[in-house]
Amino acid sequence: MIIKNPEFKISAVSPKQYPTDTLPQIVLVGKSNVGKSSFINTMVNRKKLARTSSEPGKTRQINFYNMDNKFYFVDLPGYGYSKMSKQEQVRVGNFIEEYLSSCKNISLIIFLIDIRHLPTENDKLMYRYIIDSERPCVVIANKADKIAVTKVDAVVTDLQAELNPLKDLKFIPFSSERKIYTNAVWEIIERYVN
Ligand SMILES: Nc1nc2c(ncn2[C@@H]2O[C@H](COP(=O)(O)OP(=O)(O)OP(=O)(O)O)[C@@H](O)[C@H]2O)c(=O)[nH]1
Ligand SMILES: [Mg+2]
Repeated sequence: MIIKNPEFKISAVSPKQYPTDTLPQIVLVGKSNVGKSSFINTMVNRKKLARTSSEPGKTRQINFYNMDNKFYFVDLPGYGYSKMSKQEQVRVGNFIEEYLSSCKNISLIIFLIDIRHLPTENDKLMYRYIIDSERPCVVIANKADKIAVTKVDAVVTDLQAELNPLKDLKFIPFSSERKIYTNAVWEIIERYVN
């Protein structure tokens, strides 16, 4: 799929600000700094559509990006940023949960984890939450450029064994740095937006 005109739609802090149309929503979840905003930019080949930062905690609201009126990419704030005040962490956690539990148009959850590390406790909580929500989900092992190409497949298999021993989710590598795994992700997305 080639998106010709990806557009920022709205930053929401409460459900009444979510778009009211019924376009499918493809939502990025994952810990802070894992690369959710970069993922959106990479998929549409833009540098600055979604704001990214090397400082964790960049995205603080729920940002909706309209993809040629076919679907939205929804960029959630990341969880688990330890430098955020406890109060702010709770606020972010509430945002995420409120969106995931109240939005009727979620067609796919893209769950990003870091290919270099075992899933964190927060990743495991999020995994449970997603499984219990019974929503379609694909797990993306991001920052694949940080490990040797020859090890990528084995590491992804190990991460799946750790997080999803039943192997009922799809796990794929990704790298915003290398941009070589985008086709595989588009193939999955296409199944959820038509
Ligand atoms: N090497 C490498 N760096 C990446 C990759 N994806 C993102 N980054 C870097 O990781 C940092 C965080 O990226 P963001 O896209 O802002 O992460 P985020 O998940 O949106 O973070 P929050 O908004 O804080 O939740 C930035 O410095 C990115 O350049 C990747 O695939 N490889
Ligand atoms: Mg972000």
